[in-house]
Amino acid sequence: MSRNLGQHIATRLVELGVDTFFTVPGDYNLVLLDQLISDKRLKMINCCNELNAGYAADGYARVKGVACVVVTFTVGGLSVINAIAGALSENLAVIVITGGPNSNDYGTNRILHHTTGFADFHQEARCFKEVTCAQTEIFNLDDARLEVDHTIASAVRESKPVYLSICCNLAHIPHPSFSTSPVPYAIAYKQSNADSLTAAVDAAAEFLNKAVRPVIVNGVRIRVSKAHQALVELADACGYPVAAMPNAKGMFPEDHPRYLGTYWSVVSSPYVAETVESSDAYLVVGGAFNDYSSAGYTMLIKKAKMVDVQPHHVVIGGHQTFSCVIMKDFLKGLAGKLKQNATAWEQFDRMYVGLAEPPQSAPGSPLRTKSLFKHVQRMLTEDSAVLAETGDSWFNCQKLKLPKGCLYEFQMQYGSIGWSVGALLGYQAALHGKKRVLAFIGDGSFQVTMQDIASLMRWKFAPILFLINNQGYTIEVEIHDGPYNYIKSMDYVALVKAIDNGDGNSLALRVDTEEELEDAIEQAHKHTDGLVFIECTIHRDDCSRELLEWGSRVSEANMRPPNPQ
Ligand code: TPP
Repeated sequence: MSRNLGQHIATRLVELGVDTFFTVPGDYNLVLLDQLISDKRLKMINCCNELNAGYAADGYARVKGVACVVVTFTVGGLSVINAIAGALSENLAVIVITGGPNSNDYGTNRILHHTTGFADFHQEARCFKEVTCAQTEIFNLDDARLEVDHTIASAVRESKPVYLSICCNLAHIPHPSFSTSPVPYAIAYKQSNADSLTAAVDAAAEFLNKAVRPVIVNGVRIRVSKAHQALVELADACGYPVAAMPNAKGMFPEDHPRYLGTYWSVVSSPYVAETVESSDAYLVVGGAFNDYSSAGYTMLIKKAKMVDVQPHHVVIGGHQTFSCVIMKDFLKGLAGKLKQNATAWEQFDRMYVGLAEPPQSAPGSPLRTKSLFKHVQRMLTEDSAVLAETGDSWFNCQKLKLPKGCLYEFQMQYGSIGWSVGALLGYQAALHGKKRVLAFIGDGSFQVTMQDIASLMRWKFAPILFLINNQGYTIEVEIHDGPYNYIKSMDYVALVKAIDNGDGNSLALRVDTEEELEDAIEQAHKHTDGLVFIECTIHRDDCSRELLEWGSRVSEANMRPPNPQ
């Protein structure tokens, strides 16, 4: 019996390890959804809006490597696009499927609903061109199999989002091309050029073996290269200490004996900037430098001292470039060539003095951010995961010391507020209860996407969501203040209870003091079968030292005067 296009897509998703997809239904995608859910290996999670469905796919892809979000033509497509831009910025393979017009409407001058009112049905695809690495519109079934396979393979191979539009009258029609094969679809991955690889490894070894105090700096692009383990093995082999750039937090084990902490210019962990910047050679693996990760371009890093290892090429000393070199192959090759050198670690260890925990606050005194994160640190175990929303949570969570196995995610390149609510949903769906997720979100960000805590409740996920209510956009206050940084206050606990509506099995608490926080955390530990929401009321100007420092530097960078003409 012939299978249909919808069934074929479902099979491909399952083959890639996808067991859940996210959606907002619309009349253009309903028939496709019928086909997807008829495959019992796929679970559908429908969200309150497309932005959150896209963020959920982002969160899911961070765990599973690939995710899928299904939306409807144009109204859905353009609504999900901001989340997909975020996925692009984080190199996440998110497959966006939109239900498109009836195939007979292409080439006519009909005006369709949910469009901008022009007989141009490619507008949505053009919009996605900017945020996906492949776009395919399926108008006929004869070529559909090859086109679908090619598009999905592009997402996996490039680790980037792709766009697939399926005409609304095609997904359910049997066609012989969709017969299953006993062999799953094979994806051709990139390979290193053997000569380039050898030359790059030899040149890097020569460069680094001459150095007195070499260090390793771990960057975010290690994710797209899947080179986490290769980096650990290299660090073990050479004895160099390892610092993580802020956007790579959680990608290198923080319990490693020579882990330094975060390298983030002036807001680095104690003694880390000094160690990295005074080194005579740094091996930067997967580094992505921007104005935020460099704290307003204030890093004292010189290309002449750097071995810059990118996913597909290596640059040594700022001038020797080796292309067609895959990061993982390079790290493995280098591990066999570097001389042991723990000098930088020994120097760090001699001068290092750890930070003291803040003392217990006086009874009844207002809750401080520093006290909150003291307790959060104590909550973390190997069974935890942390999601940090854009805002002061970036800085407070960055300072957490992650126990072995504790996962960590945030969206630093794109920094779209509200990301963490949807991402939390997708992250939970992918983790299958393996970790207790602690999410940290400011009140400003929460107001963007909060309705999808309904989906967290509906699908019975049990994260602990800390709402940091500092009555406004504090991160922006520290960059540039004005009346626009004040927001409407809300009764967030009442809101969560209203969304729960008696069947969400959630626990919602507000805490104003350290003792109340301790009590709430105790309750959260016991309430393991539903969402725990803890609103922490924090003074408007109570923020991390790092945000103050970073904010003034980013402000300085933003306000550079125009060059004279
Ligand atoms: N719109 C989007 C979609 N993303 C953004 N990053 C911004 C606007 C600009 N922005 C950056 S942070 C921020 C805004 C509006 C405020 C965050 O406030 P909140 O979540 O309360 O965190 P806090 O800074 O108070 O910790």
